[in-house]
Amino acid sequence: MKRIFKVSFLALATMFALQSCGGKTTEKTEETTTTEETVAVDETISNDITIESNDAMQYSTNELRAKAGEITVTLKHTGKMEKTVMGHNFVVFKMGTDINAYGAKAADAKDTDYIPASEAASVIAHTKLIGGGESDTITFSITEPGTYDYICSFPGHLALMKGKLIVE
Ligand SMILES: [Cu+2]
Repeated sequence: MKRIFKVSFLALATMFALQSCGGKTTEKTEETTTTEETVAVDETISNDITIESNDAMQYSTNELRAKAGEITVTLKHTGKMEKTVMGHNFVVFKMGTDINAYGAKAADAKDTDYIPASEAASVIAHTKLIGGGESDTITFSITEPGTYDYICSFPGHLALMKGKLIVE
C-alpha cells in the first residue's frame, strides 16, 4: 500500500514539474527522492513466535526475529501426513554450528526422533517431532544478539527446512 502511494506521488510530482517549469525538472525530481526516504519499513519482532510446517516439506518462513531474552516458539504442522513419513521439528543452534554436519548425525538418530544425543552441546532448544495436525511449544532463552540457524532434523528436510532466527 505504501509502495503504491509512493509511486503515484512520484509520477504526480514529475508531471507537475514538466507542466509548470520545464527548465527545472531535475530539481523537482531530487525533492521527490528525499520524500521517499521517510517511508518506514515494517519489521515484525516478536518473542512469541508461531511457525508452520506442511506436507510439502516447508516451513512458513525462513526468517524469524526476536529480542534477546525469553523466546517462545510454537511449531504447527498444518498437513495430514504422519510423523513417520513427514515429521517436522524445530531445532535452533548455538552460533557457529555446522548444520549440515548436524543433519548427517541426525539422520542416524531415529530412536531419539532425529535429535542425536552426541550433538546436544550444539543445540539451544528443540521441539518434539510432530506429524500432521499436531503442534509443540518450547520456551528458551537467548541473551546474546546474533543470527541463529534453525532446521528440521527429519532426514532430508534440511535441504528446504532451514532458516535464521535473528536476535536483536
Ligand atoms: Cu521436517
